[in-house]
Amino acid sequence: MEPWIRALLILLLLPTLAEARLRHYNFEVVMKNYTRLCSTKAIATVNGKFPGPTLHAREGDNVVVKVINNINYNLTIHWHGIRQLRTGWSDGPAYITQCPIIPGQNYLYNFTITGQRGTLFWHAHISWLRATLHGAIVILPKKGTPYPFPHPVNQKIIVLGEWWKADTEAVINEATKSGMPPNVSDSHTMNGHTGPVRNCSISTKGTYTLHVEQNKTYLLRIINAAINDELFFRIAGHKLTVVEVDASYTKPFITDTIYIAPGQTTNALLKADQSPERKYLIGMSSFMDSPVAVDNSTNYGLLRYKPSLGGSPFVLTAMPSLNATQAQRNFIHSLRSLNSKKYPAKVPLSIDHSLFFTMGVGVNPCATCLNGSKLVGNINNVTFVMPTISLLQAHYYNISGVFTDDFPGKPLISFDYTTVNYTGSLATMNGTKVYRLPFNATVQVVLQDTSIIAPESHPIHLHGTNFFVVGTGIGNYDATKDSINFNLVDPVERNTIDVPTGGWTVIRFLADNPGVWFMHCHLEVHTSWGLKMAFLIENGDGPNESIMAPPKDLPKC
Ligand SMILES: *[C@@H]1O[C@H](CO)[C@@H](O)[C@H](O)[C@H]1NC(C)=O
Ligand SMILES: *[C@@H]1O[C@H](CO)[C@@H](O)[C@H](O)[C@H]1NC(C)=O
Ligand SMILES: *[C@@H]1O[C@H](CO)[C@@H](O)[C@H](O)[C@H]1NC(C)=O
Ligand SMILES: *[C@@H]1O[C@H](CO)[C@@H](O)[C@H](O)[C@H]1NC(C)=O
Ligand SMILES: *[C@@H]1O[C@H](CO)[C@@H](O)[C@H](O)[C@H]1NC(C)=O
Ligand SMILES: *[C@@H]1O[C@H](CO)[C@@H](O)[C@H](O)[C@H]1NC(C)=O
Ligand SMILES: *[C@@H]1O[C@H](CO)[C@@H](O)[C@H](O)[C@H]1NC(C)=O
Ligand SMILES: *[C@@H]1O[C@H](CO)[C@@H](O)[C@H](O)[C@H]1NC(C)=O
Ligand SMILES: *[C@@H]1O[C@H](CO)[C@@H](O)[C@H](O)[C@H]1NC(C)=O
Ligand SMILES: *[C@@H]1O[C@H](CO)[C@@H](O)[C@H](O)[C@H]1NC(C)=O
Ligand SMILES: *[C@@H]1O[C@H](CO)[C@@H](O)[C@H](O)[C@H]1NC(C)=O
Ligand SMILES: *[C@@H]1O[C@H](CO)[C@@H](O)[C@H](O)[C@H]1NC(C)=O
Ligand SMILES: [Cu+2]
Repeated sequence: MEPWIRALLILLLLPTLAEARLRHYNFEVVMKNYTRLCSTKAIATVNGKFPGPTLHAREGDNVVVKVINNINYNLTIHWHGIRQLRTGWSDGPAYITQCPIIPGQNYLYNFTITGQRGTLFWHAHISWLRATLHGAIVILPKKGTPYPFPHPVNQKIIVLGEWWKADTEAVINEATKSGMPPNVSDSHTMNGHTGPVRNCSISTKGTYTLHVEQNKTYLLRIINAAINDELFFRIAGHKLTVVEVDASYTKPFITDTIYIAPGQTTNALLKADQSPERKYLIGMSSFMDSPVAVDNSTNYGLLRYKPSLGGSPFVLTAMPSLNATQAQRNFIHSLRSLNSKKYPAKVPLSIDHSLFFTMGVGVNPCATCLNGSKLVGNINNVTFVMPTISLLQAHYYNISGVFTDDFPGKPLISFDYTTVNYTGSLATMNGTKVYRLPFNATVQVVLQDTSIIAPESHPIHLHGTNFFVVGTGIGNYDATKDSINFNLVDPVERNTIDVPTGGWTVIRFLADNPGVWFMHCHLEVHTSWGLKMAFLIENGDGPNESIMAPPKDLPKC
């Protein structure tokens, strides 16, 4: 072979042979005016964008993001669903793994993407700033590794969210003061679009449009970045094939309705197999099967074929009703891990720590609140009290007095959790409690909704590890009867799962990531109320089984 040909070949092959890459991003957080629903307000953005920029990487890459806080709020960013193996310092939840980046300061998030590929997202993890501070994370498989489904010609990111005309920080502050539920949003958003507004004299962003070419297949990367709304998503006249959730491959299944909770991501193939002479509505609307106020508006986008034909008629779609429990359950029950040779479902089969967590809402006295009381969230009747320095720092540096490790592994009193006739006290306990796990312990957690105040669906998110969803049902969990029906073969693997309204969900995970990992409801209203706790996973004895040393620029409290 001619030397120059060999040199050329090596050059061409280099990218394929190259190991992990370094991906460097600058996220400058700044206020910017945006006009939606015919009114203008300044919102917190990354680099002036809403939704924020997409972070692209490949499995195995080292990602380094310099976050520059140029707004007047304390800030942290969470890389939602990224496992952060031994790099808890880069996870992001304020006062759990780091102190906030105060105005004028920077922090370098530095993590490696290990064993994950698919769609995730990043978002602010302090107060309600994530309302506008969020964006997609797209992780491609390693070079030369194909998708386990037909290769799509193109991908489209669809970020679903909520828009308030008011300042969202004012919304949560008002609710915290009054002890009452916060105002609901004024509209849903699809990639930042709220839909057209009639008679608005100022320029406002209209309808989101998805352009496709006939007979081509697209990979939709759908993200629910909403603050409080669990959502249904549909495209008129088209079926969707779900292939991945929360950056874990699933057995493909065909559906006309996607159910997606805040914190969840879903990849689905869309085949543009309909007539190009029509345009098709894309709908998003809330799911809420409990008497709780929610943004009940429907936002529509448009699917249009290229070349587009003028005057083409609309194909409409009716969204599931607000309380369409069956549509939600059908979707959740259809999800299965791909569980192939290359991507096996490593479900823990024997359990070291068997836990039972109830979750719900209660009422505590509050002298300064509107009715002398306030709504609080809780897990096992403990309302989480935020510390003033991060739990991870307290753990790493052995600082006492920040947290206790006596989080109850089961409710202190057992009762009929889903009865509508609960007559006990509505009060909760307060505490900054963690549940301590030895390195590599296998854990099962029964997540049980309670009907105290009202039964409600809670999308529970765990940081630092994925879990397998081995079972779910309505009513009180019955260990004897319900464990028989567990799926220990190909249960879906994810980072966020719903505890159904008046029901239960059982998850299992391996505690192989040392650190302090937040677990909370991803409805921000419930997190704000204290429906949260943390697992402390101890270091192992092996060489790569300890938390890394904290970075030098870790923000101080
Ligand atoms: C938003 O617009 C208002 C009114 O024009 C202006 O006073 C304000 O400085 C703008 N804010 C930002 C962040 O650009
Ligand atoms: C990121 O962390 C790794 C592992 O600790 C370290 O080797 C690397 O230098 C860090 N990168 C930057 C830009 O600080
Ligand atoms: C919440 O809604 C109430 C009733 O519509 C309104 O009076 C109040 O100003 C709203 N709060 C905020 C922060 O927008
Ligand atoms: C829009 O404005 C026109 C003319 O001012 C008025 O007739 C119509 O009722 C308005 N429509 C809405 C939805 O406000
Ligand atoms: C798409 O496929 C249909 C059915 O096979 C065919 O009639 C049509 O011409 C194709 N469209 C394009 C743009 O290739
Ligand atoms: C939507 O909610 C509003 C109150 O926020 C209520 O007035 C309206 O009736 C609701 N609409 C539907 C269809 O439930
Ligand atoms: C859902 O809501 C509708 C309208 O509010 C009501 O008529 C219906 O009974 C509800 N369905 C269920 C299953 O609760
Ligand atoms: C709740 O109380 C009502 C009225 O006292 C009664 O009819 C109903 O059977 C009770 N339900 C349960 C689940 O105990
Ligand atoms: C929760 O704790 C409070 C305060 O100790 C107590 O009054 C209440 O009965 C407990 N509730 C439950 C359901 O355990
Ligand atoms: C929990 O804190 C609230 C104030 O936020 C207080 O009113 C309540 O008495 C506390 N509960 C217990 C059991 O200490
Ligand atoms: C951790 O657990 C996994 C699965 O149970 C096992 O394969 C591995 O050897 C364990 N590692 C250590 C260090 O105990
Ligand atoms: C911002 O964070 C700093 C450091 O933790 C803290 O001292 C300060 O009180 C925070 N400010 C607000 C408004 O929460
Ligand atoms: Cu919740």
